[in-house]
Amino acid sequence: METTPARRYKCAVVGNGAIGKTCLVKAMTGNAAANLREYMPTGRCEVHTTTITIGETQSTIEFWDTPGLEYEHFKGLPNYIDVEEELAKAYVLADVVILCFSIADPQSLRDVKDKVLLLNIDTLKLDLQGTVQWCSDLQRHRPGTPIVLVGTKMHLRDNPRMREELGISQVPTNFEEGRKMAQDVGAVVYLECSAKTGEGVTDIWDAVVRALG
Ligand SMILES: Nc1nc2c(ncn2[C@@H]2O[C@H](COP(=O)(O)OP(=O)(O)OP(=O)(O)O)[C@@H](O)[C@H]2O)c(=O)[nH]1
Ligand SMILES: [Mg+2]
Repeated sequence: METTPARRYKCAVVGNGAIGKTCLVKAMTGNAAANLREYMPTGRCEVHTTTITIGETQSTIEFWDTPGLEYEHFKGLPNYIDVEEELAKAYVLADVVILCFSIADPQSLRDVKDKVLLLNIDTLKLDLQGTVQWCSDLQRHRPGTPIVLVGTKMHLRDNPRMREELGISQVPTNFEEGRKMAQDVGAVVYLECSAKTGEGVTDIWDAVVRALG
């Protein structure tokens, strides 16, 4: 019987800061205990590698966990990180993108469109030294990278303390708003999860496998 050779896939995980990207990646790669730690913003892209079964073939998948915080105001300081450049590294040659927002942070849903804009500008290319160059033709090479839109921290939706923190002018994102955003940005699916309880994490795996298959 003919067997398909194993492949190496790349999955970029992007979205605003502090919305739970790193916790989700850790939950997906079997390191859920790490979710109990204090918040530590991700600096540069972190790559977590694990195996994935597509059909009958076991392949490798790299999750590119990106920084979400805007470091604009640190420009010029030694630890300055150009977030757009880090995102560009993650996007380049991504086979699938997990685009996250937090259900408990309505602004992070609004910002989803900016991240998609950056993905779709598709003007990113790494030169031989690995630094990012902006060029105009990546879209032609990698059109339509599938996006899985994920609302994180779903268990906080009905949490009274969180609702208090949001104040009266804001409410947590509901399922329909997430689904509508998925439609607006051309995502293949909208899913919700909680890295804390583990709810929904398997469905994200399944969606990633379907997007790659
Ligand atoms: N209650 C709750 N907290 C969560 C959940 N997922 C993540 N957190 C918390 O949210 C904070 C931010 O989580 P991270 O995964 O580090 O967020 P991030 O999006 O990777 O942030 P950056 O690296 O700065 O972009 C941490 O304190 C986590 O413990 C969740 O499902 N529920
Ligand atoms: Mg992080």
